[in-house]
Amino acid sequence: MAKRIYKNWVILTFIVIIVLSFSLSKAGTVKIFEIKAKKYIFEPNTIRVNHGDKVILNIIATDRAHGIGIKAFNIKSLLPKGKSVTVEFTADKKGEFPIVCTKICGWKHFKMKGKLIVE
Ligand SMILES: [Cu+2]
Repeated sequence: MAKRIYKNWVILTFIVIIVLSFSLSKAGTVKIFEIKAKKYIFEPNTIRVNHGDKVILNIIATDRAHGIGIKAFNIKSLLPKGKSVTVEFTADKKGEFPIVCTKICGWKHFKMKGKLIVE
C-alpha cells in the first residue's frame, strides 16, 4: 500500500514538473521591436507575439509627428518627429488588435494602421 502511494506521488510530482516547465518556457519572454512610423504606415506593420510575452516597442516617427495607440492594452503615446519612444506592455490577451496612429498626420491619417497578433 505504502509503495503504491509513493509511486503515485512520484508520478504526480513528475507531471507537475512537466506542466510547470512548459508554462514557464512559454510565458515571460521579452519581445523587442524597432518600429518606424511615417506617412501613413507603421514598419513593420504586423507584430506577432505569444500570450504572456512582455512586449517592448521602440518607435520612431521619421517624417513628422505621429502617434501610436493600442486600445486593448491602454497604449496611447505621441511620437515626436525623430525621437525614439518606448512603450511596454504584457500581452495578456489573445487575439488580433489594431494599432492606430493617434495624431492627425495628414489626409490619409485614418488609414495609418497596423496589427498586433497575440497567439
Ligand atoms: Cu496619423
